[in-house]
Amino acid sequence: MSKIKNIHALEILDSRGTPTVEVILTTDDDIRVNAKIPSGASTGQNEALELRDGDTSRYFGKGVLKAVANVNGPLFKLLKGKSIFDQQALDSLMIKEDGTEYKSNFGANAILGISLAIAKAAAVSKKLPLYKYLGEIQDKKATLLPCPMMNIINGGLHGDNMLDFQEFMIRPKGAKNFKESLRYGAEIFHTLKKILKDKKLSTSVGDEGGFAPNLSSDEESLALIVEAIQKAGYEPKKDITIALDPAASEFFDKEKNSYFEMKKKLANQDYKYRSVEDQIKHLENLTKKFPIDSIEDGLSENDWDGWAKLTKDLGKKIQLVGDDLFVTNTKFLKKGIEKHVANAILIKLNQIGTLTETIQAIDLAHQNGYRCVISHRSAETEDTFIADFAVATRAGQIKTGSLSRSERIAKYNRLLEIEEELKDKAEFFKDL
Ligand code: 2PG
Ligand code: MG
Repeated sequence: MSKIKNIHALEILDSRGTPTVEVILTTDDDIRVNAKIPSGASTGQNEALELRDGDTSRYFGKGVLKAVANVNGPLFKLLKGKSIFDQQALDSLMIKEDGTEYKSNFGANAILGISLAIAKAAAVSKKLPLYKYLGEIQDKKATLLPCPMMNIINGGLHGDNMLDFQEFMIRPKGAKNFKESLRYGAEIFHTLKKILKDKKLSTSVGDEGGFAPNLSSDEESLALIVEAIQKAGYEPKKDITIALDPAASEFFDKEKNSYFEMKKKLANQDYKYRSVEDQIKHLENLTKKFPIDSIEDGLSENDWDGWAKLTKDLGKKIQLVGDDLFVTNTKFLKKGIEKHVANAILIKLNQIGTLTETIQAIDLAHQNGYRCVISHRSAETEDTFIADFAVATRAGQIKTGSLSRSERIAKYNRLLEIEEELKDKAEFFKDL
């Protein structure tokens, strides 16, 4: 029972209107599930390959028909008739058949679609909600609701403005449960909208649903967020802290070993460089001036020495999250653990390309005292897998965008459902 009967992929669109892969999996006992794959903009250079067609006559070369054909052809042939309860074995089989380090043969978008569909089908077959099934296969109690990091101002490659930092997020660490944390976030988001309007600044939103006002500096953005927190009736630091994702790989010049003013450069304006030392000082100064207690990719994926210094200087005081740096890959996380770099890892399933490898990265992180933040991508779909996954892994934190755009809200709404279902068994992450 519950053997794979059919796997069928098709090309669909993500939230940026760019093609992505959907996988529909059916079993011999008539279970039918689907999985839809997200896509990044500020991708790490060591991420597993997202296979795109490169045929410029369609979607500017961004079609995914090759990945779709890989699912429908060789990968289906490989898995037909196999039990959906052998997640690890089936993931390993796909990895082996692909035969490359970065899944460049079949594409991580093809492989991950199948990997997630297998897990969803197994949960349905066992008549368990997805988070419970995902908890079971890891021997974990799937009861810990994550604290959301809500990205209310978008810059960098996600926003058409002059902000170099990509994400300005709020973390309602003072909330007593997930439901309340979301309410804090939404109230601050709406308050911020009013402040922007009053200042005649744009309230249109960026890729992840946060505002993308044309502010001239990252500090100005932080000051507005603090104002919004207070005006909404909350106390910065006590109720709400700020988390940043500068996505600094995007504005690091490897040759010059320096950081630069990216948006000014892109706008053909005069721009300045900042040394590694100065970039670290800049981040430290921001943490002194504003209630920031988490920084992701504050430095580039190519600046391991800088990262070691940053961790030495700030790692005891705040959370330092490696995203581009670790790419959800145990190989890079191991290097980070050895070099005492960062103290947390961002977890994105499509950076590595299978459920099993993602769980391995989380386990390695937890065994070494690193925190985990489960994350969306800047281009998403309505698939809510990561909401269940965040609860099942006991990660304690999730970042899945702002308080607008349904592809973001879908994940928050799913977490509300899970919290409701767990009733008094639901826990909420405290120690931030
Ligand atoms: C990030 C992500 C998600 P992208 O840098 O953390 O917010 O962005 O998906 O574009 O890599
Ligand atoms: Mg990031």
